[in-house]
Amino acid sequence: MAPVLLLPLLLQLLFGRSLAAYRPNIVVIVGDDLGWNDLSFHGSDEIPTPNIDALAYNGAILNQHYVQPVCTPSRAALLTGRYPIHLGMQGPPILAAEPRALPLGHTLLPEYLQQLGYVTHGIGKWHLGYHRKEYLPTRRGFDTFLGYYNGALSYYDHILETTYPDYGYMAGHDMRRNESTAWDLQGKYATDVFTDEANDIIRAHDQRLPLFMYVAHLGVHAGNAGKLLEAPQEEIDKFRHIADPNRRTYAAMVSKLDQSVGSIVATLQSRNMLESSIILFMSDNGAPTIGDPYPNWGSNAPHRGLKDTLWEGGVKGAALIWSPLLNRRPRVSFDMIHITDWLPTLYSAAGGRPYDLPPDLDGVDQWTSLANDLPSRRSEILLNIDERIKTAALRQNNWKLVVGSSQGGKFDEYFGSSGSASDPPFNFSSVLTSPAGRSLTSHAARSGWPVIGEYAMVALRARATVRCGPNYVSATCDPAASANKHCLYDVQNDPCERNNLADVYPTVARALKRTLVRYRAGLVPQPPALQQPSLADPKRFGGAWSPWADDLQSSNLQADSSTAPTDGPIGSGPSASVGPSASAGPSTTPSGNKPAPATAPKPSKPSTKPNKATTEANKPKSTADPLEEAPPATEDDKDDNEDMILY
Ligand SMILES: *[C@@H]1O[C@H](CO)[C@@H](O)[C@H](O)[C@H]1NC(C)=O
Ligand SMILES: *[C@@H]1O[C@H](CO)[C@@H](O)[C@H](O)[C@H]1NC(C)=O
Ligand SMILES: [Ca+2]
Repeated sequence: MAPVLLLPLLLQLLFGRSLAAYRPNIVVIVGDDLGWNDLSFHGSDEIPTPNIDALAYNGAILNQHYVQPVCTPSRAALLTGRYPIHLGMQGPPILAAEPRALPLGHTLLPEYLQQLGYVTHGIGKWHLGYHRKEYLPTRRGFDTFLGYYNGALSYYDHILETTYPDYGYMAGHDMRRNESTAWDLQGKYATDVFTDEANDIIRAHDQRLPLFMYVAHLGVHAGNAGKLLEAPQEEIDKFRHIADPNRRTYAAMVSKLDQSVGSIVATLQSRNMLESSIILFMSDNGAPTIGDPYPNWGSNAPHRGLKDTLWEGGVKGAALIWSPLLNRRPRVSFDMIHITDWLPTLYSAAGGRPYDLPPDLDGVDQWTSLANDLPSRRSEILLNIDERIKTAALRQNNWKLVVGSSQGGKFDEYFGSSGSASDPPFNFSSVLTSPAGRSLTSHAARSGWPVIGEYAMVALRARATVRCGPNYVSATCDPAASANKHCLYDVQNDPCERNNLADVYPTVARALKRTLVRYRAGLVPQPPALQQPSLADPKRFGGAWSPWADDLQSSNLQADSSTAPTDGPIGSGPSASVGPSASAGPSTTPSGNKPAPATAPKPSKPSTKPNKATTEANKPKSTADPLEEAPPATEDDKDDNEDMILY
């Protein structure tokens, strides 16, 4: 018996360590609705974030990092490597009683990493659907999960409240360990809940195996009406220089998030795991400075727009990456990266072979570029197309085209604090003495990297601070005026989107529009909006938001709530009684084999990679303005003949 039993052990002893050595630990930390200007490395003194800054100043600050305008699509893009238009998820976030989820049939980032031998942990926000158990994070690549299924909750009681016009008020608890409700955590500040879990996981981690930890914080999303913003009072008291009480509480929430990052870095260091780690930090979308129902008083200054818009304030998400595997650091990177790039990039960093990934991913493997400071492999990013509200935006080289406007244009202006003269001047030594700063300094000293001092930090901060540039076009652009009205910006030189150049460079505008029309052809339409409050009501599940549609025939998704009453904890058995995966609306693409390629409808042929044809279209090769004159008949011009109508 001995040899048989010993063989795996022997193999692990022989190869386990070397495996872990070249498969780095990967820690992805996501702040929710965190504004650009709310991280002090971007130049504002108002809210010091010394721990996040320490990572930034020792790693690569990613100042051209694009995300989706709201939570669910951003997370779908992160975990699938696909543009939300290819998932039918380009629209609003998933509501609590909505039978909609990230379609099955896509292999998610944690599943790919599991294939490479990673232990995977999901912490915090899911927000990719839970009406059936097959959509839960524990069934989609996470070995363990501690967190919540919906988009937000109150920070201490972990309750999500919602009101449906035809049904009324509902409230439920939303915090789970794996698939069981974690009532015992009630009363504990959510940011601390997730920080403690992350630290426990690191402390208990078997270092022979590589670790993937996705820490999707609630901070700094707003909670429920009446207590939108919550933070410990002693934290709030540190921000007396901020006059607005809401902004002051928000600052304390950001500070708690910063401390969480510091604590996680310090715990990694305490187990000597930094040496083989990649730490990625990002915001999932711009801050909703104002608006309903979840304003948080965050700031995307000096950018235009906010969460749920396609302006830079909504989609240029604060981000940074730190790792000893980055050969050129510290630095501020202005290379274009999209949130879909992380799946192939981290897979590649983990030693996965890029050709094992589906060839039609929208994400691009940026690992070599990131590690060696080579140019981005992207010159184009589809920022979104929402066929319902008729908005779209595309980034191509230095250009950005914005079509249509969300919310009737009321978020098309400039919002949020730029800091003020009464803020205490930023204290760079607080970066060095923060838990993250101390850990990174001691790590650098031991591994021969230079320790980043104050002068270097001042220079990096200046480089990472966005300056608006001149405002030289007097005519403003109102993309809300009509669905196909567009505005064109040179965001490289005009990051604040003040100078609409659509009339100055009509050929460029047309080329970008043509690319959008191509993407539009491959769009998977959003499923019809469906809500089932009477079925999803937490009252039916012992007071917790829980999967409610497992026992329903898919044709009965709107069945009377008196059929199928379930109660008690959510079953944690290996397999839920999943009905025939016919159609719970759009969200049920049959799952098929685990590593199977995506089964969602494929776009006919939008360009998803740096696009030669359209890039060339930017060059002044054509003398005639295609708006004025019918262009010669080429492939590209078929779109022109369809008159470039997006909707
Ligand atoms: C969650 O599930 C994993 C894998 O089955 C298990 O190892 C872990 O103990 C579970 N955690 C809890 C708190 O039940
Ligand atoms: C700056 O931060 C350091 C370390 O936290 C602290 O000792 C020092 O008092 C601070 N300086 C000022 C002027 O607040
Ligand atoms: Ca968000």
